[in-house]
Amino acid sequence: MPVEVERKFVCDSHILEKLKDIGAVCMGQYEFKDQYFDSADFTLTLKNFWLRKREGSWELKRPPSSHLNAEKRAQDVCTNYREITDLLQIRAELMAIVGIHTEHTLDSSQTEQAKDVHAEFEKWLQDLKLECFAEFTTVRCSYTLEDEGDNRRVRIDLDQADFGYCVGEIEVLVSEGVEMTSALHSIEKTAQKLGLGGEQKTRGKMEVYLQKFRPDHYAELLKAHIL
Ligand code: V4E
Repeated sequence: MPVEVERKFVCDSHILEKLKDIGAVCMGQYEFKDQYFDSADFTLTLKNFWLRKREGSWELKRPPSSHLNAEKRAQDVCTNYREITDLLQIRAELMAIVGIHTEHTLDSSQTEQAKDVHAEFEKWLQDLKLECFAEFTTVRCSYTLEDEGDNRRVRIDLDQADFGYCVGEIEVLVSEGVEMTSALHSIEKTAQKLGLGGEQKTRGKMEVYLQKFRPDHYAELLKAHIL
């Protein structure tokens, strides 16, 4: 299961020049729409679970270990989340989090057809009464940088969200439980090369979106130390 380790940063007007100077290679620009889902009482996000549909594909981001640790990490400059894209796995995670203990299997006659599994998953979500609480479009410029010392690629994304917020991300994908220290090292080295200060956590798109459009939800997440 891949774990995304990332650090967000504020993009200043010299960021493109800096990326060129450190040898980052532009992989292109693309646009995507994200929709995030939760129950009316924020069951998922208050546990730091983020269920997203991006251009038709579902993903659940969840903290790698206990909720206690996740709360602590939410205050750190770097964050790490498990990324789950398998629909059956997402469903199992959601069942555990909302406390459904009954066995509900997908109709086996439909499992052969990926699109039917997809449709049934979405129907199952509707039954769970999960609603879209955030929807926005991002224009992303992606860069890649070779970290020869740690023998891996670091990805740098520059995001411009349609509600007027720009943020950069330095990101490394690792396997759960291993490589975490070296991933943090690669991110730290890249941040230093880009001349970023080490101390302050930068707000993500979601934090800014919720504060602007969903102040009640935002307040609950702040109170629970999720944001
Ligand atoms: C994990 C999370 C959220 C889901 C969105 O995650 P994020 O990486 O910010 O979005 P994006 O568009 O860059 O996704 P990608 O393309 O990398 O898959 S929304 C809030 N969180 C929690 C969170 C947090 N507490 N603190 C920080 C700095 N980031 C995220």
